[in-house]
Amino acid sequence: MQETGVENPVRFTGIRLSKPATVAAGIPAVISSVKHILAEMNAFRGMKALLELNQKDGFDCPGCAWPDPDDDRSPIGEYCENGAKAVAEEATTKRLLPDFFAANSVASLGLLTDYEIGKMGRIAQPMYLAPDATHYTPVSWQDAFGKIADHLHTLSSPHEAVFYTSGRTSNEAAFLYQLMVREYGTNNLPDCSNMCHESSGVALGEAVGIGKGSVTLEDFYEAEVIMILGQNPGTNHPRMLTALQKAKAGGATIISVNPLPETGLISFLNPQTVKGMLQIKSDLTDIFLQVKINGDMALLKAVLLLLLEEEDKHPGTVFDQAFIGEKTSGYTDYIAHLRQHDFARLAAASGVAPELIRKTANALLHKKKIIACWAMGLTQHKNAVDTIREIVNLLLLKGSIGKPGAGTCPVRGHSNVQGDRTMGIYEKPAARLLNKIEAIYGFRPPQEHGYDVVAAIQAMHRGDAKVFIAMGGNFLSATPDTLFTAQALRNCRLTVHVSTKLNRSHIVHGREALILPCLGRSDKDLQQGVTQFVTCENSMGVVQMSKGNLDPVSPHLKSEPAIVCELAQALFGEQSRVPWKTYTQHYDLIRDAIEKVIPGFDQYNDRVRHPGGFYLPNCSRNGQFDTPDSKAGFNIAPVTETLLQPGEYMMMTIRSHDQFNTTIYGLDDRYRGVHHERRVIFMNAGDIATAGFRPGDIVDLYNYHGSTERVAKGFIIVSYNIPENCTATYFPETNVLVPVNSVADKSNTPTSKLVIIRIKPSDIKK
Ligand SMILES: Nc1nc2c(c(=O)[nH]1)N[C@H]1C(S)=C(S)[C@@H](COP(=O)(O)OP(=O)(O)OC[C@H]3O[C@@H](n4cnc5c(=O)[nH]c(N)nc54)[C@H](O)[C@@H]3O)O[C@H]1N2
Ligand SMILES: Nc1nc2c(c(=O)[nH]1)N[C@H]1C(S)=C(S)[C@@H](COP(=O)(O)OP(=O)(O)OC[C@H]3O[C@@H](n4cnc5c(=O)[nH]c(N)nc54)[C@H](O)[C@@H]3O)O[C@H]1N2
Ligand code: SF4
Ligand SMILES: [Mo]
Repeated sequence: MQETGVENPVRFTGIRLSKPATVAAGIPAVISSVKHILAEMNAFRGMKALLELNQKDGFDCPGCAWPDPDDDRSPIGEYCENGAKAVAEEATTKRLLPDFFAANSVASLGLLTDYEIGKMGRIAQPMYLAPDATHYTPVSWQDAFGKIADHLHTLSSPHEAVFYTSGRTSNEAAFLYQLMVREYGTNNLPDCSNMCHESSGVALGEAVGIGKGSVTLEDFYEAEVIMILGQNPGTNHPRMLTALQKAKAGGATIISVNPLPETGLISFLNPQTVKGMLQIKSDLTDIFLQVKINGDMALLKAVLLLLLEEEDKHPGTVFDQAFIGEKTSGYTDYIAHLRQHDFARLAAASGVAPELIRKTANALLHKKKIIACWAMGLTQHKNAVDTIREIVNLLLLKGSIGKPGAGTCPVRGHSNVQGDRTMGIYEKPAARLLNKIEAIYGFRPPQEHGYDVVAAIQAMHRGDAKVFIAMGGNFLSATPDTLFTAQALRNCRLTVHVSTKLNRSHIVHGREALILPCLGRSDKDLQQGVTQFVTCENSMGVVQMSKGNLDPVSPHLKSEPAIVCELAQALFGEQSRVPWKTYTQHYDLIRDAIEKVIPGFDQYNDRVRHPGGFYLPNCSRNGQFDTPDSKAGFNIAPVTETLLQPGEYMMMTIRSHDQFNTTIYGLDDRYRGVHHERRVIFMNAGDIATAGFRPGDIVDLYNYHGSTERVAKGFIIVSYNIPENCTATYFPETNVLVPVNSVADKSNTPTSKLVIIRIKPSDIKK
């Protein structure tokens, strides 16, 4: 058995429990926002940042990918508590100067928690870790680029290098980055999407011909029913609650499907309205379906079976037969498949009471404007692609795609994760993109597919990939199987991170390592004396400009586009066919290049200057399906039940209210009533008693996938409203338990929402 050390230290911080909150946001959210901002900067800088956040001429929130309203935006606050926390984290005036790295060895930094590491401040200049060195030392930008170029030149094939991207990277930086990587000669472009909405992209691509959602914010206000599956918007997309509140005021019924009664889904106090400030809450969810972990497929089929019964009784009144006939394929086979199921068995497999499933079917029966939203609770399962296709089956039967008030809404995570894909950050690029690059730049990009995240980890572990470069993110902590991944990174000759803040991926490194500090969203970006802006695409396909307004904390920071251009010049010298030097002169020139290569960006520079930006084309939004037969396809897939041995539980790894992925803003999960502690496991009260434990006991968690023993030590049991045999813990602390070789079919996404664990008493004391 291996135990973690610097990869994931075990330390308790002093748990306090309270009752889970019954309403989200409200005044506690405002207080929390102000507290986080003032802990990191003075009030003047804080106000300056918040006043520009999500404004049409300001900067795009570095938090999630939820869209901004197209129309009027509140001049004083178009953001949420988590947007404010994201800004506080990034715009902090604390910084890490060389004396910090001289005083702290890499090994000693590894003993800190993620929370402590994040609170250290912004990285202020490029840092280098020499082979066998114990401390990072300052390095010039020129030397840093030289070292990377030298390593890349000595590889025997470009496929021995991996180029990761996290979803905060702007369109401009992402476009240049993929171009550099392809000019170098590989498609090894894994990104955080591989762990996130990849299953949605695959499912939607197969079913409707485009891997993006179809709805706009306006559709929310017209919808009759909004289903929210496997998503916790109160914490992770807080301004979605405002949209839901408005939808509800317009008469929409809201159905939530989740193993947990998440606070924000249940009710909401909008801090940006007078009513909210007066403590007048909105109840949001009308029907709460508390599924078992991965019970969604059975639940959807049970609902559809009831709808089919009604359609049989009154043909043409429940399903949209005109739409089905004209726009879809596979209906007859799908209906025959559905008929083979038994309602009672499906209900039992879902974990939801039959009466509630009937209530849900009734709510959908005569409705045609249905929106389905989903996130990680669906995408990170073995059968994720099939479950998402089952949602599409439902929408197709109801004719609920490609019309106002209806459609698909995979709610994206990182603020520009969708844009990065649009720009070509993808290990399986379409021939169309590669041909276009060849036509415009005159070099032939590599045609073979590259590594995604899981394949990249395995390649580095085997020694087949030797150089790892990351444009943002925290690869070690975000990926599965922390100890396996740590070994993979340690096997590399060189690991490089373009980062704003210090994280554990700088501490668990290759033989040599570099940290390249970059500007963040909120920072002013000057190139040759001219202020630049970048652009991002939100979850609904709107491309907008983002212009930071704060003075960078150090003169040594470079923008991500500048870093890519300078690295490319060091790498290719005069031989390049790409005008790398020109692109840093003005970002309009990068956007002109994007316009030539990527469809949908006509008159990019003009249109993006229009307040609020522009929508990218989306065939499924207009009821056109870009599939081989131009039809939206039904999908036939089985219900798969997880068989647990006695003493085994399903564990989902989720986010607390005080983190953004691996960035830990604070130690409180206010809505779930857990304060000042992250090392907890949420368990059903009956399960705790049956296992002979008590709430507050300290336990160790084990996973045995593929006959490897994985352990996460030291978790405090919290009794919680969660279905039997289901447990929840926070990521990244339990990523040590997520097996690298347990992935979703077709999308290869780690199955972070269903890890089979055993729970044993721990010898660790509080
Ligand atoms: N504040 C904040 N905002 C964020 C992030 C953050 O970390 N912090 N992360 C960003 C990113 S990158 C992403 S991808 C999104 C993530 O946003 P979410 O997907 O909302 O994030 P998770 O915490 O992973 O929550 C998943 C939800 O699914 C539920 N769930 C788990 N398993 C199942 C299941 O089998 N079935 C169903 N129906 N539900 C299930 C969980 O109870 C939980 O409510 O948020 C983005 N926004
Ligand atoms: N067990 C489990 N694992 C998961 C998940 C889960 O639900 N459960 N969720 C998965 C999901 S959905 C995702 S998206 C991934 C996230 O994976 P990543 O995107 O790799 O991780 P983050 O924690 O978002 O990355 C944070 C780091 O990004 C850097 N950073 C922040 N802003 C910028 C910037 O503007 N530019 C640059 N260059 N760097 C910046 C900072 O150094 C910060 O430390 O994790 C996945 N891992
Ligand atoms: S909902 Fe997301 S994008 Fe909007 S302010 Fe909050 S964190 Fe930022
Ligand atoms: Mo994500």
